[in-house]
Parts: sequence; C-alpha cells; structure tokens
Amino acid sequence: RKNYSTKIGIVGVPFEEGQGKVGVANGPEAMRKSNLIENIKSIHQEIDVHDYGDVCYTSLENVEVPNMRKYSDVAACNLQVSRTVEKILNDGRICLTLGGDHSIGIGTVDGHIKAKNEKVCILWVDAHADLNTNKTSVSGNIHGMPLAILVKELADYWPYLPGMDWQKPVLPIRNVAYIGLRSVDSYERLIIEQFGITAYGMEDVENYGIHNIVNMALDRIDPHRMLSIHLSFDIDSLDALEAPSTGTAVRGGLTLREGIHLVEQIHKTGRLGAMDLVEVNPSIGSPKDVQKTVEAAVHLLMAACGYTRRGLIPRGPDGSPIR
Ligand code: NNH
Ligand code: MN
Ligand code: MN
Repeated sequence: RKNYSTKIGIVGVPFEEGQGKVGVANGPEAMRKSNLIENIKSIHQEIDVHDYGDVCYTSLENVEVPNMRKYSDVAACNLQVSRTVEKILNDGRICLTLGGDHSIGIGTVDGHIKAKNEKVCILWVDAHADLNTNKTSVSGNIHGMPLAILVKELADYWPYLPGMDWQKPVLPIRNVAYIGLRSVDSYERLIIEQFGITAYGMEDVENYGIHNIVNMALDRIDPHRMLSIHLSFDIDSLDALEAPSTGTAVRGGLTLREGIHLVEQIHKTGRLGAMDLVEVNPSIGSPKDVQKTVEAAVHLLMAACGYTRRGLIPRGPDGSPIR
C-alpha cells in the first residue's frame, strides 16, 4: 500500500550522551528554527504535520555496562524514543525524528518494529557502520553501536543490558542495508563480511550511481516490496563540504544532490514509515557551516515528505489541479 502519506509526525530528541561532543543535543532546535515545520506545511496543502515536541527522560540510577559511556542515559532516553515513535506511527503518521546523536536509532527502530509488527527494513545512510559491540568499540561511544544492539544475529555477543528489557533484538540482519560507508572499523568489516550484510560504500555509489544503489539496496532488504522502510540518515553520510557541522565528519561523502535523490526515491516507494535525521551539531564550525548543515538537513526531511525540486501544479480548495 502506497504511503505518500500526507500525515507527518515530528519528534525531537535533544540527546548527546551517545558520543563525546557537546552541541548535538541542539540539533532539533536548530532544525525547527530553520522553519522545518513551516517548510513542510508549504509543500502542498493536504500535508498535515503535527509536532510532538521533544522527548524527555529521567536517567536510570546505578546501572553501568563496561565500555558503554553514559549507558544509563542512553537506555532511559531510548525507551521514551521508542514509545513516542510507536505512538506517532499508530496515529497513522510518517514519523520524522530529529536528533540528537545516532544512539537514538535504538529507540526509533525499536518503536517502528513494534508499530509495524516487525515488518520493517532499515536503510542506514552513514559514513560509519554503527555496528560495534561494547567488546569491539574503541571509543566506548554508544552512537557507534545502535545496529549491533538491534540485530538478531548479534544478540549473543552482548552481555545482559540492564534497563533495556523493553528492547528485543528481533531485526534480521538481511533487512538492513548501508549506503555511504567510508569509515568502517575492522571488527565492523568482519561482521559485515561474515553475515553478508548489504553494504554500499562510496566506491559503489561511484560505480553504479545513487539511483541504482538505492534500487539494489531495496532489492536486497525488501525484495517483495512490502516492508515499512526505516531511513536512518546520519548527516555525516554527506561530504564534509556539504555538512561540516557534525561530530565525526569524513571527507569524500555523498553530495547533497545524491542525498536528496535518495530520500525522494524512498518517498516515491510509498513505503517510508520513519526517518531519523541525526548528528547535526550546531556547536561545530562557523555560523555559515552550521547554516549549511542545518539547511541540508531540512532539505532531506522535506524530500521525505514529498517535496519535489520540479515544483507542483497548484491545487484549488477542493484539491483538484488548477489549470
Ligand atoms: N566507529 C566509531 C565508533 O564506534 C565512530 C562512530 N561515529 C559515528 N557513527 N559518527 O555514525 O566510535
Ligand atoms: Mn551514525
Ligand atoms: Mn556517522
């Protein structure tokens, strides 16, 4: 069933404990101040966008897991993220989550999986694989671990995670594809190879072009074209020239054109269920860098709501095209 849904729900997650740099918690505020909601409303008059505000949480006490920094915050915040995403989807809306660092992907994907009874596939658009466990991570930053926590096949690699019992690793690894990889840790590469995870790096984008890469990814993760698509978009998938204000910028990435095309293509499937836009850090770079990065984020989110660069034919009050 096509979901060119005109019903959109927005939630902000001002959370930065999944990594070490101050400022990424202000991502939602920066995107809203750049008129995100008004811009989405102006795409066409049938759009019905509701802002659910920001997620709040109270940290758990006395829980720690080795080599997982700020674990208690991540666990507590993600429960609220999961509940909110599930609610927005059950309200019949496409859910757009504004990050925040990428550790919030644990909650967004979990909420999506719960709302759609596991009929979900994941497109992880990122320079990084975010597939470390607490045993392989060099940084201890949980934003480098969300996919490893979510997938079924890696469940045995984790110790018991206190305060995360609401989260079950039910996501099959074959339902996950990467686009944009160019900074993959060696144990992450090992897992990608061992499990045959669909992973398109920048050299693949170069060889096939972004349009074919998106189709190849969907052929692999959703061959019957029946799953709800979760698009988890890390702004660092874009080239550092296009999105400088992010904690771990990597050069040689996607252009904004490629990013927008990818999102437009996913919108056109009619099966976009939820999108995350994460790792925008307004405390990094000059005011111009910040503006560039936030504008890129807003463009990507608008494409998810059906904004087209071709323009739309105006419609009258009854919804019929004016000629
Ligand atoms: N792989 C590194 C780590 O686990 C870096 C992760 N950083 C990201 N991921 N920005 O998207 O710490
Ligand atoms: Mn990421
Ligand atoms: Mn990244």
